[in-house]
Amino acid sequence: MAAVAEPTPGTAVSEPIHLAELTLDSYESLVSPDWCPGCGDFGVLKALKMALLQLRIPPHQVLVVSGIGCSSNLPGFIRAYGLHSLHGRALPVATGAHLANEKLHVIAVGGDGDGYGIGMGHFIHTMRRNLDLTYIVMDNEVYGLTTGQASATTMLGMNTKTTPRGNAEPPVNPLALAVVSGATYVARAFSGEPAHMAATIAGGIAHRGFALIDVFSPCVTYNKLNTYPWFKERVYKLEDEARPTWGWRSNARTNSATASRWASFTRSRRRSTRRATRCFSAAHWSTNR
Ligand SMILES: Cc1ncc(C[n+]2csc(CCOP(=O)(O)OP(=O)(O)O)c2C)c(N)n1
Ligand code: SF4
Ligand SMILES: [Mg+2]
Repeated sequence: MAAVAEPTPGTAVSEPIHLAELTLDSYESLVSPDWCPGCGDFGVLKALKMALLQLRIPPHQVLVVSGIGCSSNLPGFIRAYGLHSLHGRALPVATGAHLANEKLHVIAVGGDGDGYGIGMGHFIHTMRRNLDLTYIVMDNEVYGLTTGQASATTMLGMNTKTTPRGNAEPPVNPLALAVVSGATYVARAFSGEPAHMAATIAGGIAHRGFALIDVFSPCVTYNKLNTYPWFKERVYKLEDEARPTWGWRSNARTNSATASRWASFTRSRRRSTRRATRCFSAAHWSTNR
């Protein structure tokens, strides 16, 4: 019997069609996103669909799990199995789903507040287990849904509703944290580059182990500092760097330092010593964070 995928939008996710008929429309939800026009999360949604198509993964083999936030509404906007859980709890729910059905591609999604604030404990513990999960964080450096409060990745000195005299706390560095916590695919992408992001997400889904893809996904309504032009001036692709991104080695400390500077980074799962064997694709933010 031929391999099967999913048919047109609106049909039940469990109703399969031939894989050869799989297109971007196969992942089209009946529900249109209600994000603000220009929100970076549109780019992430598109890139995720492109990645699934690239990998020829049909909707009925995908579960998208989220927490709470504007970004966490994403499972409703893609045709796949979905679960909108509690604030900060996407990863434990994703872990349970993965353990219950290892054949499912489990993709956790959410925001910086969800994953690096209230969900920080789950973030670290999930990474140290290095389960085969993909985690896409739409990092807009504020709490978007609750109207613009400072988050764990808000820049030092930034004025927000909760930091009217400037944020006094330095931001967490999710990439460095992921490297030292045991994630084996650590990458960064930018909503302004959906094709590049799609390839980065596809790499994470194909990777066997925990994959973090932190995406600079501008909140056009509540973050007037970290805008598309602001990022465009600062990001670059690792592939374009003069320094070779393949075949170099270092220890965890060096990897961590590199993650502070470089945005995308993959460690070989086979190396328990956490040696870096491969760095690839993604954008880099050159400011101090
Ligand atoms: C336990 C709990 N605390 C607080 C909230 C309120 N709340 C909902 S979303 C959110 C932050 C969302 O920020 P982020 O995860 O960055 O998502 P964004 O909206 O920026 O995409 C908060 C504090 C909640 N729903 N549940
Ligand atoms: S408030 Fe910000 S994060 Fe939320 S939908 Fe609007 S632009 Fe996107
Ligand atoms: Mg946010």
